[in-house]
Amino acid sequence: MAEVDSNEQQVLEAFKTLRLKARKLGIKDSTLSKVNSVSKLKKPSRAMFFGAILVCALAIVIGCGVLAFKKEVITARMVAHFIADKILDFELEKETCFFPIPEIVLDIFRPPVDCSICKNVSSVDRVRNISPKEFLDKYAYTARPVVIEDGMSNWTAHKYFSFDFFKKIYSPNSPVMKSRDPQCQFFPYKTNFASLEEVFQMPEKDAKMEGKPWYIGWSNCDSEAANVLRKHYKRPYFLPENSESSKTDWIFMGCPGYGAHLHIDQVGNPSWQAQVKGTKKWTLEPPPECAHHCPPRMETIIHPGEIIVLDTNKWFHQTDILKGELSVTIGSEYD
Ligand SMILES: O=C(O)CCC(=O)C(=O)O
Ligand SMILES: [Fe+2]
Repeated sequence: MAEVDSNEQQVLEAFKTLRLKARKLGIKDSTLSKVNSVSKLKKPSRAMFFGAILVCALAIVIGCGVLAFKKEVITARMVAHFIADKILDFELEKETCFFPIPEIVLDIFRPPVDCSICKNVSSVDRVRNISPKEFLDKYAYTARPVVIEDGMSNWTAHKYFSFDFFKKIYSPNSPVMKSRDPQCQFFPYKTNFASLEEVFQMPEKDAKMEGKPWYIGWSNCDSEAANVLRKHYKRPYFLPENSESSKTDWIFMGCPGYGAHLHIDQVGNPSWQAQVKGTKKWTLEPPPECAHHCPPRMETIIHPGEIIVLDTNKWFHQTDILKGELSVTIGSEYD
């Protein structure tokens, strides 16, 4: 028995070291979990489930105790973040979890936002012809939202990107079609589509905005399709020279009257989104902990050719497609 325990201990230690090494190399848990032997390890048993509940309950008691001892005003978010950070050693905002976590839980566990993001902010700035240096000083990592009006100059995306274009660039066995891979996310919003494959099978009149309205988004995890897409857009000219853009682009597409509900993300980095076609209204709200430092709500309308840069981890955001063309955007995170 003792030998079994020590073997188990060795395996656990080895796994911990492997996970730390993988993290240092930038390999996410989601990638690691695809290794066969790891996916066998992660199957939770009933004992693990109840064990996890017990650990969480204990963590809550200890977390509340420590915060009360430090005489801090306790909010649910503070307790949750304290537990995640100090007790469970779990950087939730940087994790891609083995199991999907509901949005409301993610919101409770997110770290409180530093409200200096609102210093001298009363509306969304609009600039053009901005140098990477000025962008770096003022916007790149300050979470001050900005629209770059000439952000897409020299791109050809507006001539090509459309429902039919996207439908053509993905082969039927492309990983984006089924979105089983965590890198291939699909957002159906208010539609009943289960995958991008189903989106591309919608009736022609819906695709032409003559039938039922729809709005969806997906992350492009198909490298062959990425090569085709990138012929028609470039890394935005204003991004700081040594910042790296994520390899995965995000595409959002859909009809006027639709959009994304008010939410806050946990993706770690700020992002840019280029309005290739159509017009989109963005509504930004500060997180509740910054209500006294920030304007209660800001709106900005993004027209074709413009790029919005936003730290979606710090601002609640909602989008609404305005009357006119089908909205098509492409965007990415940068660090
Ligand atoms: O473009 C949209 O409708 C939503 C985009 C969004 O939520 C994001 O980029 O984080
Ligand atoms: Fe978002």
